[in-house]
Amino acid sequence: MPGKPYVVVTRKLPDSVETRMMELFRVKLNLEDRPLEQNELIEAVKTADVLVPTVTDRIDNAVLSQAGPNLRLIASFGTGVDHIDLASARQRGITVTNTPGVLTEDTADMTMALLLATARRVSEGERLIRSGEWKGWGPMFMLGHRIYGKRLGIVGMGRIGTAVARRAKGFGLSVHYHNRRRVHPSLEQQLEATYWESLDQMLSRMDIISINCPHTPATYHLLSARRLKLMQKHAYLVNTARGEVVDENALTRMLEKKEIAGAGLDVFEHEPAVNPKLLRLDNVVLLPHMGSATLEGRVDMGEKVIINIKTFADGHKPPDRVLEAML
Ligand code: 8YV
Repeated sequence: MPGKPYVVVTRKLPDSVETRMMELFRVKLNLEDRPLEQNELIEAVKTADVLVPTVTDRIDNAVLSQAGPNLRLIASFGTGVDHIDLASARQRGITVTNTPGVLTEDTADMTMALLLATARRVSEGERLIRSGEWKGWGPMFMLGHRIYGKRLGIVGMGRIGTAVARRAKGFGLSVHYHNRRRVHPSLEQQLEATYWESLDQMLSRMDIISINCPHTPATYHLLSARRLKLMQKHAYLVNTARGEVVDENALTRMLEKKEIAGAGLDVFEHEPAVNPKLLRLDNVVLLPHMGSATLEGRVDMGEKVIINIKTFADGHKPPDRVLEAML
C-alpha cells in the first residue's frame, strides 16, 4: 500500500484513537455517529483502502461485491465478525482483522454482573424503589437464589469463557463447560473445570448456563427450543455473546411460562429490536449490548485496529487476521 492508506471509520471512536489514526492515515470519520445505511457502506467500500466497521455494519456480499479495487483490508473494531461475510471477503482477496483479547475481562465482568443481577433480582429491586412502591423489609421479601455452590455451565471456553470461569471460581461456583475442543488439561485443572462432550447433557444438569461462544453458522440457534427445554426449571441463562446463538422466541416462551427461572441478556437476535414480550417479564435482566463497553476497552480496541492497519500498510501480515477456519 503506497503512501498513507485511506481509512474509512464507520462509527465515533474515542478521541485519542481518532487523533492517532489521523496522524498515521488519511481518515474519514463518521461525525454523526449513527450506523451507516447500506448505500453509505457501499460508498465507503468503493473508495477506501481500509474499512473500519463495527458490529452495527452489515458487511455482506451485496456490499462487498461493490468494493473498489483499493479495498484490501477490513480492520473490524470488535471481536465478533459475524457481521462480515468472510467467504466473500476472502474470495476478493480482502484481509479481515478483529480485536481479540482486549475486551475479554470487561465482557467476563458483565457476565458476572448479569448472572448476579438475574439470580438476586437486582434490577427488579431497583425498579421497585424507583416506582415508590417499596413498603419495607420482610423475611420473605425479594428472595432470589444463592449463587455460591451452584453449577455453572459455560458454552464456549475461549478467552471470554475462561475469564468467566476464573471469576466464577471466586464466587464459589463449580465450573463446567462445553466446547468444540477440550481445553488443555493444565487449564482444566487450574479452573477445576469439568468438560461435557454433550451439550445436551450439560444443559440438563446445570443451575446456570452462560453463553460465551461466537455466532457462526455452526452456533446459530445452538440453544434451540429443544435444547432450552433440557434446562432445569430452577436454572438461569446468561448471554453476553450473540443473540443469534439462542432461539429468542423459544426462550421468551419458556420465561413466560417459568419453565426456567430467569435470564440475563446483553444481546438479542435482532438488535436493537428486543422481543416486546421480554420487556414485560420480571424474571429477565436486559442490557443494551454493553458487555465490552468500558472506555479503557474501547481505547485498547482502537489501538489494536491501528496496529493491524499499520502492519498491513507496511506490507506485513497484521497480527489479528481472522481466518474462517478459526471460527
Ligand atoms: C463490541 C462485541 O461492542 O466485539 C464484539 O464482538 O460484541 C462488542 O463487545 C462491538 O462488537 C464493537 O464492534
